[in-house]
Amino acid sequence: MLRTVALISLVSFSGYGIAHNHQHDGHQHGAHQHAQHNSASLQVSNAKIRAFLPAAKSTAGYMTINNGTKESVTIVKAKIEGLGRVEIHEHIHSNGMMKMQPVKKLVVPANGQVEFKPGGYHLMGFEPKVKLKVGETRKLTLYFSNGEKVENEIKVVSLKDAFSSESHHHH
Ligand SMILES: [Cu+2]
Repeated sequence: MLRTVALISLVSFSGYGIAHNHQHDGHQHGAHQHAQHNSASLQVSNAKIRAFLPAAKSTAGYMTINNGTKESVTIVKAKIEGLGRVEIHEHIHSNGMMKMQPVKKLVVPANGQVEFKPGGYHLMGFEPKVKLKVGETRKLTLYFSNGEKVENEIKVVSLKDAFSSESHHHH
């Protein structure tokens, strides 16, 4: 605990140092630093993707996205290392049937969150170039309409591991 506190104060101290220098040397780096600060406030947590079942052409992934900024952001694309294609899907009710369809743009509201979960939004992975192995992590990249991207780790899990109440029928 003490060690954590010490580390945080060290980091913020050096941050002050940088800001101080900028005030004196007159360079305009403020906007760049601000952009970095914003992307740090977009957080992906609990990202998981199921390993492909035998003969399956697709698999589903879930995560929670927190937007701690004062502006809404729009996700336009997702990528997972080693997969040829990743889509964002939602479930809709149509004639008493549950169907899923691709989402081109997904808005995460200001100071809000979007949860990807069974029966709701999910990532759909296709075309594995490198087989997904349970227990490993891959790089997940989310692309936003403002040009920002957020990289995160996504964990490969087994069907029975994580989603016992899952009733998700794929393609
Ligand atoms: Cu789907």
